[in-house]
Amino acid sequence: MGDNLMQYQFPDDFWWGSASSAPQTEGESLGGAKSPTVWDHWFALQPGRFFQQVGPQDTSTFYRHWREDIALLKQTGHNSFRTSISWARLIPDGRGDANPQAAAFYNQVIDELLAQGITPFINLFHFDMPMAMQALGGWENRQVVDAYADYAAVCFELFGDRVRHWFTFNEPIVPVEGGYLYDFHYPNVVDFKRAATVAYHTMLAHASAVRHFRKSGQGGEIGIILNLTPSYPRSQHPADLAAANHADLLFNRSFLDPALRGHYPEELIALLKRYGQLPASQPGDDELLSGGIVDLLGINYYQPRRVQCRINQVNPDSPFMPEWLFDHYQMPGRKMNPWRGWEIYERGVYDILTNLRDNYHNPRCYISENGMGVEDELRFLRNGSIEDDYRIDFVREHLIWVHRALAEGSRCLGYHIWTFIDNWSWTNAYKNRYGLVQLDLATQRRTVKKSGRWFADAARNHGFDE
Ligand code: BGP
Repeated sequence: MGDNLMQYQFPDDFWWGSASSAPQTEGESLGGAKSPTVWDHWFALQPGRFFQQVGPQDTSTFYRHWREDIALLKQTGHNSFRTSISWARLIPDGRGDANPQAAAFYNQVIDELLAQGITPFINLFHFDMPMAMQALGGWENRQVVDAYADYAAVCFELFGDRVRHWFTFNEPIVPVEGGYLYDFHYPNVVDFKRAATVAYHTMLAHASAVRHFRKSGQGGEIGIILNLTPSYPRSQHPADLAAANHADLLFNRSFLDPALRGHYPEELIALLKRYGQLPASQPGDDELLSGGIVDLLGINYYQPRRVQCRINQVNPDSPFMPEWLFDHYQMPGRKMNPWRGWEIYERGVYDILTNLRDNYHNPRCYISENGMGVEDELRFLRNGSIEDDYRIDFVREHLIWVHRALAEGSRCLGYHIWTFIDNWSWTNAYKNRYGLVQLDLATQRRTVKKSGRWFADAARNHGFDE
């Protein structure tokens, strides 16, 4: 730390960086380099579901541009960077040996990151189920849980001598909600019981990978990345409080409790039983889950959840959905990201960190995603570079709340913005851009945005002034 302390000074070893993922950046999707995932499959079936019909092949092609991109990570001040390994690339059939060409690619990336002084954080699954595994039923089939655990073991074996920070899943609830409840991911099922089974099996897969990791004796730590959405009740009326508690149980604690306590909340189990939605378990599951407590929790935070009690009666003959238990509401005067349609509530990050401190034994954690998506961002282009002051404000305001949580004892170890370079984003494709670096998709030209320069300064100084 220099003599000149910043107004918001973070610890010297704080992690500054960004997060990204294989399916959103690598490209070189098919044609022998990688087998199809659910995304390739769904895009081929229904291109109209994707913004401007832009599919998962149209990326920043990290597979070819990795060296240039790592140089840009360096330029934008990163001391750490998260990406994921593509299961469908490393083990094209989902089970069996690693493809040497794919292993060589990930080895090069890891080695180059380390050579540039950037700590690699490696995630094993970012919504990209190999189609070979989905054809077996995806997470509904326990054979896929075993196959995933084997894939994880292959990764630890191949890369564990250099990777010190592993994650089993990114936002495991999103494929559950998207694929099995609200129809925004493949396989477009709407069925709570199946969703609950997928969620449960995902946590068994997580715990199996953790078990392999600990058995392997590799050094380092293993965690999971959860998108946490603090649930704020509309009022202190008991009915609103109960609604917020239900939303919290279903959307936060369903993953947070097994990850940090090694078991599900009794209240959640009772709730699912009451509505006949409890997934089937097998002997040995509880023991497996209890071994899955993480060393490190990644927290993705974008927006809070505003909740009130249900106003209208539900039809008891309709299939059970979470909305039986609560309604959302729009808080008057809330601050919005006008482009992405998400509320901006910076204090939410502090509430998450202090909740973890007070109710979960203050775990080692870090902010693994936080960022601002902007539609049609090219209109903020000035002299060839995007002047994204709104993004700088967004990051700064969130970091100020992180700083306060740290001062009050949180063990938050770092902050990763979503994301490094504008990337392909699921059904939204390039509708909202999030990067510190702007991507011209046609020419593949990269240009650092104003936020990238701001971030580099903050990272190098380990802080910033107001
Ligand atoms: C998170 C995902 C990322 C990224 C981000 C932005 O949920 O982990 O992969 O997509 O959200 O969301 P979106 O692109 O939908 O605006």
